[in-house]
Amino acid sequence: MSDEFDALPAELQELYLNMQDDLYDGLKDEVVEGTVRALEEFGQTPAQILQYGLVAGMDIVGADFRDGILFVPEVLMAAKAMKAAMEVLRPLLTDYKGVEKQGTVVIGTVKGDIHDIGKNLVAMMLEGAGFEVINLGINVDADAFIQAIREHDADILGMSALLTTTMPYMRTVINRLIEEGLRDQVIVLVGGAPLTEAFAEDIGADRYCRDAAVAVEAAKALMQIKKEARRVKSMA
Ligand code: B1M
Repeated sequence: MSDEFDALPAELQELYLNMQDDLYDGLKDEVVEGTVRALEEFGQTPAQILQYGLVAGMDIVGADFRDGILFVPEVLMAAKAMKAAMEVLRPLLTDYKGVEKQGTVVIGTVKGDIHDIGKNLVAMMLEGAGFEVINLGINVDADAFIQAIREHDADILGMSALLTTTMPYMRTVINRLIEEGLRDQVIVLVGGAPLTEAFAEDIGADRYCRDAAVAVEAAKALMQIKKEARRVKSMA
């Protein structure tokens, strides 16, 4: 792994490597136990646990899935284990006490796509940063996105896609926003493993978010610009 990982105490490295193995084997209880130990015994932050334990483990699962070593049922078990561990981290990630409310985000995984681990992580971290998050779940079509944006007067739309076959649907949603006269009102953030900066630009999104931390940074920065534009407009 990385130099940062190598610098961790040997016992903690061992814990993380065991967590990765347990995730690979879909051992939910063990992954949860490892997460709790990393928090309580080693004082690790959720970001460290995600980076060195959970996401690192899921990367190995993804590589073996791609190479035909693992199949859907095993990957599903790993996903369940990861989701259970994320529930342990949820209260820490979503705790926004003392943080000023930043704005409202509608987020979902686009139509045809059922991957939701990364999107849920983004949703939790946005909540923790002070955003109100309306999480529409998976397989979300343009109508549902539009309806939720109107209902909640959303400032930001976040879309996730993990498949090369579903990422083009993001363009469909953005085109619908334009047709409905909503495009200028919402900041559009997109993310998911197959996406690129160039793709995001091509479909007319405001920002490509490589990971959850980048999504939070982008949401905060673009919200500041939006608030400033509103302020200037109200003064004119
Ligand atoms: Co799927 N799957 N899968 N899968 N799966 C991938 C995506 C794949 C890359 C695996 C591979 O071949 N290596 C491959 C896609 C190939 C491609 O299109 N290029 C693939 C495939 C092919 C499939 C099926 C078609 C398999 C089949 O049925 N034959 C099928 C599709 C089902 C469907 O959606 N219609 C399928 C099914 C599944 C499971 C159900 C078994 C399971 C999903 C369970 C679940 O999510 N509840 C699953 C999983 C787990 C994966 C891998 C292994 C892991 C994904 C994951 O959770 N990563 C994945 C391999 C991989 O990505 N390396 C794979 C961890 C997560 C934290 O990262 O989601 O990237 P990620 O999110 C990051 C960033 O991308 C970003 O921030 C997140 C956090 O840092 N981000 C956003 C994500 N969304 C964002 C939204 C934002 C901002 C940032 O909005 C503002």
